[in-house]
Amino acid sequence: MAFPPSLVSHGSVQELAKNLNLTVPHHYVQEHREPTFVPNDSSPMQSIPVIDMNDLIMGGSEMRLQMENLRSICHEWGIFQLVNHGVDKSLVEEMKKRMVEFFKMPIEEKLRYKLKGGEYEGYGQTILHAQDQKVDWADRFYMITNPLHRRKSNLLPEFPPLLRDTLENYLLEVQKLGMSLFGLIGQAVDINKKEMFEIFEDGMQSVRMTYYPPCPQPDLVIGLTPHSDAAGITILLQVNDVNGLQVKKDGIWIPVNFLPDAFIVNVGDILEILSNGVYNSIEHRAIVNATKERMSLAMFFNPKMEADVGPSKSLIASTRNPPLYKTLVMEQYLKEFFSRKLNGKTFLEKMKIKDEDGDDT
Ligand SMILES: O=C(O)CCC(=O)C(=O)O
Repeated sequence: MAFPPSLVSHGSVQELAKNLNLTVPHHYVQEHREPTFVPNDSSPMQSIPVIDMNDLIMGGSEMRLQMENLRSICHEWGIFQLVNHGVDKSLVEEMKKRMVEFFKMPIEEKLRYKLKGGEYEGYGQTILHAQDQKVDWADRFYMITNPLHRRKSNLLPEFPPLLRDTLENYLLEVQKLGMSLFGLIGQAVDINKKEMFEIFEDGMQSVRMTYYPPCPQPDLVIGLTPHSDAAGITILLQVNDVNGLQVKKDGIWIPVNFLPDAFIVNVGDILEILSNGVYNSIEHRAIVNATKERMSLAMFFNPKMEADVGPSKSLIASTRNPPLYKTLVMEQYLKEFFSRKLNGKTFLEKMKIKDEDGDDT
């Protein structure tokens, strides 16, 4: 995929953070970081909802209630913890172990997969779109994993064999889960199941492995810039039991305490568009820790490259509501998304249809 050129990045934060007397360099310092919510007696801390996959797939008379619950969670929160998700625990544990090993490899080894200027796949840091852009306190490895012919031959196929094989198995299992979730999430908002599958079956999928080193001044930096995902859904695994993910709910940043063995599932912009605004993609960010490293593995599920990204045709036909978002072919949608720096939900705003006064329709 040809993307606009990006600027040269600043190297590895993991290497930088090895210096124990470090003063955080200015290009990591975020002057305008919004504060994390501090609970008090009148405003206790909220936690993101939990969904049990067994409840969603059991069928029967309870099914309607479960669908209503799923719909209201995807509308109000756009994120949930998924327990009893069915992905084999030993595979998940193996995946975590291999990912920890990956980031422990010497920098020279990791640089074999280095992100090159103008590309978005590989190992590196925040993709820069301007010389003075702030850089996240994290090293990342991002790559497209599906369709298979889109895989870059120098990335996954060249991984250390144990990591490669485990990741392949993990992707297959999480893919099955992702497709089941699309069926259910579509059903909950009355999108025709066939339409949902035509869009997402064998769709564009990608993964991001992120390593957040400890930072001597954690309040000065950000691990992951606030953004909503361009995806349909994201299935996120916290790899080493150190929390750091935060979500913006009603204008405030609340921390997510991962439940053991849960995945975090979040609604991305494409699902917001497809549901014609019934679902909400959640803005999220990651903060870092003064003493502990943190790692996460995100798997992004998108439509096929040739699919239309726009309000669902079956939903528009059944509700007769006007479409609130434009329609773009997925390939074009991604090009436009990646050509901008991450910035809250600004790209989704661009997809909204405006009236003559420039207001949302
Ligand atoms: O590290 C996390 O918890 C969040 C990761 C994430 O949202 C991403 O990679 O897009």
